[in-house]
Amino acid sequence: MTTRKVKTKQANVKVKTAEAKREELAANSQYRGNDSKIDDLQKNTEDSGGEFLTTNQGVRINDNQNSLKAGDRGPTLLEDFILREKITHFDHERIPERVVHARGSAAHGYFQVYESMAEYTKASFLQDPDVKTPVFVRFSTVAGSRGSSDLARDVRGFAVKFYTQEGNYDLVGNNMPVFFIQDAIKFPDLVHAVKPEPHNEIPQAASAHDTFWDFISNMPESMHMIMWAMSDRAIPRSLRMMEGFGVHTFRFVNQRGKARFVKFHWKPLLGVHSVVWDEAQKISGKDPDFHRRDLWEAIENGDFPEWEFGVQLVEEKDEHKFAFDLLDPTKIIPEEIVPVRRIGKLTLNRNPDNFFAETEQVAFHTGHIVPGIDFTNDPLLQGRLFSYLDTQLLRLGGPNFHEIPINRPIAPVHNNQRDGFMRQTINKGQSAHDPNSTRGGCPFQAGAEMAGFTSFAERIDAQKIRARSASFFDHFSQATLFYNSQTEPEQNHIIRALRFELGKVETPSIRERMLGLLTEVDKDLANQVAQGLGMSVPAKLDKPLNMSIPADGTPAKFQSKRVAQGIESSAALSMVENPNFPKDTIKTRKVAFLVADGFDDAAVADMKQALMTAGAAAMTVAPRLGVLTGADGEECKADFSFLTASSVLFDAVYVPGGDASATALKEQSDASSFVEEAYKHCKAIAASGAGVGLLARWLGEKFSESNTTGKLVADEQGVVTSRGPAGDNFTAAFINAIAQHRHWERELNPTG
Ligand code: HDE
Repeated sequence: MTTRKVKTKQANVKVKTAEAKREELAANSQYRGNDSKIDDLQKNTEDSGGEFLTTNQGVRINDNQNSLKAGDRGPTLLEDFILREKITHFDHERIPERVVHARGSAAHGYFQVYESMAEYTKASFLQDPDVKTPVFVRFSTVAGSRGSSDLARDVRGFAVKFYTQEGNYDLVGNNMPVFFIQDAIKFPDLVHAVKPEPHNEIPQAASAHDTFWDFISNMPESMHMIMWAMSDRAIPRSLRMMEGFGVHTFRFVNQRGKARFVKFHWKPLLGVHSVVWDEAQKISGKDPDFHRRDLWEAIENGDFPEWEFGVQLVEEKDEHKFAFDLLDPTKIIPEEIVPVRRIGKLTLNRNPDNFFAETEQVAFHTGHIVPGIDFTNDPLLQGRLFSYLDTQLLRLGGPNFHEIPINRPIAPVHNNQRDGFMRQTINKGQSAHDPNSTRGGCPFQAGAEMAGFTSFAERIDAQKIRARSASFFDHFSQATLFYNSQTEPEQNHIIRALRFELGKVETPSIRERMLGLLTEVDKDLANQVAQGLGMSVPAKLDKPLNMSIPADGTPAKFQSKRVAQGIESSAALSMVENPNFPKDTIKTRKVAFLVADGFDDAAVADMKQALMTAGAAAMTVAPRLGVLTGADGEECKADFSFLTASSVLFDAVYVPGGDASATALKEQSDASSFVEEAYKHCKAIAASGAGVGLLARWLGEKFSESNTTGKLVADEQGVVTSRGPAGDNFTAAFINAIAQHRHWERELNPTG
């Protein structure tokens, strides 16, 4: 028997400060910022360009067309290892989709802090403005399956994995700042309710059905979130144009161990914009990958999406000074009460190479935190801390999912965890235990000053009970605040959304219960919804339902209590009124030019130039594909035909002049419905020369007279016309109309 050398000497490790460690890491080329994760992924990328086809064992394949048979018509032979390997791999290609957030799209990028946040947190990626921390960001819908439509009315996931120098930090947020439930124990119920109904698996990616509203109508705590989910926030124009929120209150902890509460925000630099529900439903048919394509194309075109990272900071001593509980995930801290401080920027600049390897296999976990960030006792967050690790074990097949390239930290990993399915790391050495003397005590625990993670030492003095704090019982005040903060068109959209959703509910008592709850939010809202349903609002709220009452609890103790929020409305909650949402850019907006042979060459060229200079994309839509010739002989390629394009896929539409073009389009019902639909969806519309006559014909009464009789260039509720040559005033007016996003004043029958 051979004997092994046993090392018994304790290694002599110099104690490094966190600062020194960071400097060392920064000096190491592996950590030079944005590229470090890309370099890391390179180790696992494969490119078949110029290579021979091989088996998984590297044996070159001579015939990939025919299996091995006994004679050319004979049975296939079991011996065919090439066939068996190929088919077997194919048979095993699928993994379970995420139980929620299955439909998603992701991109790589980087994060940079504007100035050191050392006063508030020791998190390494929030110290140095020169450091670019690589990130991978996945956006998602919640309810639908992997192949469902992007435009479902739903919450959007906004999950960010920061590959920091001190380990991975995952901020697994949503595009809405609150949630449906207050306690994790209700999550399976919520998800079972919103998913397709279990007996017939209908409907896909939609909350408009009985089980969802049955659950909601029994859960008054969901009412604030319902206001968000029924608002246009649930149907974003683009993943690049939505806010993100950490939802829970977290903690920042600085080097001295001082903690503060923190809420996280992502503010998109393109502003916050949505589509309308009719449009969303049509996009779901015309291009169910609308958001995925939009994100992909923006990045491919170099229009890198950007968000500023915002924090709302609250001193520990102020924990109880609010009208709501900071631990309650159904509440926001209104930005007017605690302003959002923008502390850094996220840029997405690279599409994944492989959807499955990266977007599908990325594993987010709320428990992936780094020194300087810590949890609070929010009971929803506490449950998530269990769920995310648990779900990855099943979805990705075992405990080594952190070794999958997209999940692998750029910070080194050393521990005594071993083995398991698909283990990649070849751990050297005799022993895998701690404490040990056999490896000189390695790997060592790291002191706090060496960036070792220490939990915030929160003082707890409590009984072990199943209960909900009475400070969580105000279920309606912030729902009302949200509703009150919306402009009239935004309120109308909420009313219409509720009419749609409850209109799809078949059980009358569910609708009735919902009307009861809506009355608590706003009487007029409830009445308007009831009117659309052909019902009347119940005289009084059904008994307070499921106020988280244990079986032997006393209902009287569990009444919803309204607490004045300190403000009546918050502009930050409205997409239209928020002063911080930019409305002066048309970057990346898509404008359709409706043209046929004989179009006005100069007008098309000028408008294209003006739009492109402003960062928008101009695309021609014509009766047929191929090359079109303008009145002056300019040639232009039709980007789409009326069959391959649709108004709902564009932000605005322009009908240039050119007599022959106008004549050709005049009788095209596809062209008129294109414009009518753009009008209905309140988008900017422009026409010049003979195009003005077309608009007048197509829009009929809706077409304002001043567009034909007023000034040369007229802008009537976002319908911009120029009867003369299309000059600078005209292009500028159109650009401004597009930048407003929508012209809600035009909505015909807003609550109909
Ligand atoms: Fe999640 N959630 N969640 N969630 N969640 C998942 O994890 C869960 C909640 C969020 O792009 C799952 O890997 C519980 C709030 C996003 O991969 C699962 C509770 C917020 C994503 C899970 C919540 C989120 C998930 C499914 C209540 C916003 C997609 C697959 C206690 C702050 C991440 C997976 C991605 C995904 C559990 C509530 C955001 C099952 C138990 C609140 C963005 O673990």
